[in-house]
Amino acid sequence: MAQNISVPDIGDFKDVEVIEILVKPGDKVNKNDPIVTIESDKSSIEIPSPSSGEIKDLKIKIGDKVSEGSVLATIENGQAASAPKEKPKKEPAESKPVIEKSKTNGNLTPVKQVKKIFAEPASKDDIDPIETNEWIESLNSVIDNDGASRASYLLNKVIDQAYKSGLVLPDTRTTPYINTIPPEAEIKSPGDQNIEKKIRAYIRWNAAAMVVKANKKSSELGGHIGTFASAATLYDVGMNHFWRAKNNKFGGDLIYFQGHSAPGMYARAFLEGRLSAKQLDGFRQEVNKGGLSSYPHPWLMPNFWQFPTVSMGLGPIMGIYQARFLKYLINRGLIKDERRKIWVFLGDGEMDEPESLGAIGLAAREKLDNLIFVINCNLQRLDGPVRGNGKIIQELEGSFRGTGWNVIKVIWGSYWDQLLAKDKTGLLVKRMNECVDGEYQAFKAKGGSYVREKFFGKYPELKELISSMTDKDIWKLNRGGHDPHKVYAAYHAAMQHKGSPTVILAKTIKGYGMGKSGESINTTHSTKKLDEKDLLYYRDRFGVPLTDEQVKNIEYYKPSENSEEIKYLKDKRLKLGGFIPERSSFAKQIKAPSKDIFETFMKSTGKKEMSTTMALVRMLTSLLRDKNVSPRLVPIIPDEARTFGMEGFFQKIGIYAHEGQKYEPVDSEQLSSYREDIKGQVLEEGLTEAGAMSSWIAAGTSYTNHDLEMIPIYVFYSMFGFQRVGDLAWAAGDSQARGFLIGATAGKTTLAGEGLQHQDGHSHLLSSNIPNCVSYDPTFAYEMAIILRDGIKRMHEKKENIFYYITAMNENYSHPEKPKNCENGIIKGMYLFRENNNKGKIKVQLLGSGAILREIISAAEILSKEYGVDSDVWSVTSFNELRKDGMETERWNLLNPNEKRKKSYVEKCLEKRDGPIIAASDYTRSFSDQIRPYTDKKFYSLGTDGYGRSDTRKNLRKFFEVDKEHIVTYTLSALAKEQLIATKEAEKAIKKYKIDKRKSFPTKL
Ligand SMILES: Cc1ncc(C[n+]2csc(CCOP(=O)(O)OP(=O)(O)O)c2C)c(N)n1
Ligand SMILES: [Mg+2]
Repeated sequence: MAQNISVPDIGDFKDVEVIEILVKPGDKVNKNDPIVTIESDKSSIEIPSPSSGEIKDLKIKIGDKVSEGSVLATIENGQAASAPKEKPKKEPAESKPVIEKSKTNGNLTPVKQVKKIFAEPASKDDIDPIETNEWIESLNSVIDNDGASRASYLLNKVIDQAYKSGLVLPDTRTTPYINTIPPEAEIKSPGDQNIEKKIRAYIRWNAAAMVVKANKKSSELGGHIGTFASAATLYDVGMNHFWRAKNNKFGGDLIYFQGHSAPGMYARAFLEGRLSAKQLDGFRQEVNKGGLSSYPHPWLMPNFWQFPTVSMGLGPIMGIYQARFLKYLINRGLIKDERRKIWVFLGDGEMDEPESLGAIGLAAREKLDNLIFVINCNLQRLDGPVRGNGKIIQELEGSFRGTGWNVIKVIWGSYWDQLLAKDKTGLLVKRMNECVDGEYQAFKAKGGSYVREKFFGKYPELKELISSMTDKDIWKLNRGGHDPHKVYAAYHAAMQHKGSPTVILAKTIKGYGMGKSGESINTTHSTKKLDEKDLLYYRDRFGVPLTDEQVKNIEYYKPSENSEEIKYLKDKRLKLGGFIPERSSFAKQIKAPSKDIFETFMKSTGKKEMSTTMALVRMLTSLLRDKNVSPRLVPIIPDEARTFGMEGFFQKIGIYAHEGQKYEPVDSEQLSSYREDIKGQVLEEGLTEAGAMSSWIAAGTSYTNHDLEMIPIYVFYSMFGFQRVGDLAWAAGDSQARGFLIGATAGKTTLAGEGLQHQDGHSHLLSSNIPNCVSYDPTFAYEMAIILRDGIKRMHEKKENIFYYITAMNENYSHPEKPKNCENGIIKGMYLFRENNNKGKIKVQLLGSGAILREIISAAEILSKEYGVDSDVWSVTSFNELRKDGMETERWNLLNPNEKRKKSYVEKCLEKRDGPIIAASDYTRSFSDQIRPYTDKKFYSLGTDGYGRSDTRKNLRKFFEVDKEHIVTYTLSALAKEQLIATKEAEKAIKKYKIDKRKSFPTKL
């Protein structure tokens, strides 16, 4: 029996128009297949079939208005009579993990063994040291008899009890200033330490030699030795034992190298035979082919570098969102879970950047156990200590632990183990805890006797502890980040850890091995020249087998291919699947949708009004019906879906949530209720433009990092786009990200009430500076549709390394039918929208873009009707693209003075047209001014220079002088200047439209 399909709860909307009917009688549909699309003045939404069956009758036609309960169609064999939306299937709200009655007493990461804990020395705070010792003894005895996890359990119970009794406990964000992994629990490296030490020495040498050599050529070239010198062991252990490369069997770990460590990566690639000595000689000389880029830049070395990291702070946030995107792809079933890891190497100074710590909460919340941060804590940044008066390691430990990361501190090297074991007083740890970083820096700059005096000397017991050690022995007491055993153990633990991201805080020495010329001194960061003496010292310090003569010539060192070192190094990489870093892509193209998918947008909307944002959202809905494109779309929104009318996506494709939806949403009865899903497609980022942009970059580079082409579409308030995250947009260009950035609610006068900080009059100028960014400012739905499809074709079918910035407005108006043959012009940047040729002899060229094109069209009508001025009206979809074409053409002409002059596209459009040019946009005048050089005609630009402010659109356009009345007046005035009409015509218009001549220029208001 046929049953009704009716409109479910659609919230507050009534009398909503049916704009698409997606089925016809006789069609077989599955449950949840869309039946019709309805559209309010803000958003469009598809109504799904409540059951499977065959459509019998349609009860509506396009243009009908429907409300909740209206019958849309009837269905045979349907199980549900109407469409009360089925409540989302939920995991039981309280699906608690099964708690095993484990032997670990609830300790998540059981530690094999722990060290004895020693009582703190007697102090004035301790009124009863004997009692203190008893407590400590009891704890030690539990550890000995019942193990570490039992001890932790008891302590937790005691702490709980203390809180219940109202005690104020000391801040426990940090642990003592010692290694997190005690020596007894360290997993030993299987590597041959002698060979690895030699390999590390050669890499160190070649990295330094490369920088020194470049600066012999010219000190303009610059470079850094100190950063990599401090981090060499951290990289080497990863390269020899942990980082798995991409190959045909495995997706590969992704490593974000610290920007200033780049020389070390080149030096290793040289030993691996991937770079030649000639290429090393080309360090920082890239203008001629074959040189090596200063820092990791995929744009400049597209087969080598994967991630641009040198702008401090971008690496960490991009790394976090990369790890999250990897889980997204896995959870959506688009790639296999191969337990790949994202490693991010960072400087301790870099952690000051707000972006560095800004997203660590997300990483913990989403349990990104595929993410490992390694922070090279060499205690120095560029000018001096990172925290001279404090301890950066402790500070970072507190921040990361506080957010829920697994923190592994690698502070002390193996030489300290015995001392720590021998110290029964606890004074050594106390001394370690109390010294600040400024002191630790000085200890490594000033030598063994200084350390004896200033570090151990504070307590007689400690002085005694090291009495048998020479100054040289003391000097040898190494730091954790330089000890391959400690680093190996930390990496191993990080790899095993589950349930949260890991940060390794490794203490190192900036400029390690550089001696007086750099080790641990404040100027190390910028040291790029080493004199002969320094070089000889460096060679001796690491035992590099070069003669004095070779050192003086700054020769690179590479043992023969048959040497044990090279064999070892290559064998290690072979076992780990290949070389790192290496950038490649084996992604398949995505076939662009056929033209007719956007056919409806080519027609006039008649009286129906909508914004280009709404039109775009409808286009995305259409794309979701294309089987090639649909699964690859990644809509990204930072908490503005409702502003842009995108809330229909919540139900349709779901919001990605790694734990699914554990609650019944408050609006569960409604059609567009908030639906979170582990397979959700929308990345609803919350309030983080930097995070959303990092997601967009991760998705836009998925074609290389995951060999899977994705189409990210990040929709944001245009003012909070490039202006807010410009540096990330630059990094996106460098990364060759492909995808769409949509600056919604764009322009200075379309957002009306929102005011100064919201109204954007320059985002297109910011986007215009990114070489591989293609930007458009369309006015009509058909322009948007043509641009969108072309973008998909260029980026995702033809794999061009470009990305799109398109502005979309929130002003509702009706859209005309597409004029004939304008597709090419839309893409190139301008086309003739209309000719007004019916009146007089005087003509003007009117160019309008985005929101202001409609003012231009109205002005043209007034000019024609009231003043007898004819016009050609041009829709300029991209002043930026026109400018690029103009610059290139002009350059060619200048370089080829003997050849026939080429014409820019602007010139071709306008050369045979009469009259001066008036160009207007919702952006500052410099936007349209860009094409001024490419025409001989008189050129007047109108724009929205000055701070925005809140008011109605009409008043704002009047204020910025881009409304139709100002356009008419300025046009008449320009024509008078050209002596085409009498000046009094212009004066009359000024009076007629009550234009205040004494008003200041808007930038001054
Ligand atoms: C956004 C940004 N600001 C400033 C710089 C200039 N800069 C380069 S390195 C550096 C100091 C880095 O110190 P740290 O992060 O501790 O690195 P390391 O000590 O390992 O060299 C500075 C200020 C930069 N690269 N990026
Ligand atoms: Mg540092």
